[in-house]
Amino acid sequence: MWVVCRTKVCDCLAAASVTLRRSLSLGATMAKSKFEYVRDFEADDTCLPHCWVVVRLDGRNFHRFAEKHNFAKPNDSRALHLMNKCAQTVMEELEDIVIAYGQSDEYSFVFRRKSNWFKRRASKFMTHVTSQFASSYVFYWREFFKDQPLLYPPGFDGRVVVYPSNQTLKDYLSWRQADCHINNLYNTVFWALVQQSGLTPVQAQERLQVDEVTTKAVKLPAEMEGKKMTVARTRTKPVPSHCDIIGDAFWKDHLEILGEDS
Ligand code: DGT
Ligand code: MG
Ligand code: MG
Repeated sequence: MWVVCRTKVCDCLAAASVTLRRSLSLGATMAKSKFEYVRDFEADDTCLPHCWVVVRLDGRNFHRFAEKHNFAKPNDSRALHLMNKCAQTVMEELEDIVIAYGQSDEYSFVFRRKSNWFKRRASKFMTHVTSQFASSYVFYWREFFKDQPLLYPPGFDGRVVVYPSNQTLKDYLSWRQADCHINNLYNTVFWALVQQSGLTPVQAQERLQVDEVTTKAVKLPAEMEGKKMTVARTRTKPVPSHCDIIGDAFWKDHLEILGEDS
């Protein structure tokens, strides 16, 4: 019995080994087929070493998406919190991100300088961040928009920008936050004129054109600065915070984000 079994095992092994040899030789033939040259059409998109890699995503046609899903004007706190949840999820899934900054329908993710994730291929950074974010947006929708069904699948575009120094990275983040302030200021005043002062949207727009210089100099009260959020990684856990990243205080308090280890 034992011998018979043993013979059968040997037969099986011999057969498997023939199959394996065949597949290996077939694999080798395929790898060296005449079609192999098509690989040369793939562009090299390796990000420059030792630079900060930033992926910025932005909602596709969110003007329409916000209208269709009854977003509050100018700032919808459900939408804001959903965006932050998605950013946190991205940071939990993709470990090499040190900080993320978001406003309106966009979010920027900064990968650590020495990240070697997917050999620093820009397309991998961009597609992984954007697809993870988009699937999280749909996955967590109901948690934030309880009575508002998701009417169609939202999309996000993505881009990669590489910054060579801490200063250029900080200037990039400051640019996004300054953009947030300017838009938020305009939108808050615009909707106050429409909703509280009874102006039509065209009248409100005309009034703001006349007063443009004045409104740009005004600072909104803290509670109205609703649409910005930073998610920074403290040790391993991403922590959301609503704070200024243009001034030095944030960076002095979080030296680890731009530190040499990053
Ligand atoms: P795009 O990015 O070229 O595909 O086009 P949009 O429409 O996404 O344009 P974008 O990204 O410049 O502007 C974002 C839009 O999203 C803007 O029209 C206002 C809307 N949005 C974002 N957050 C909110 C919100 O909290 N409330 C409302 N009512 N709208 C919002
Ligand atoms: Mg957009
Ligand atoms: Mg946008």
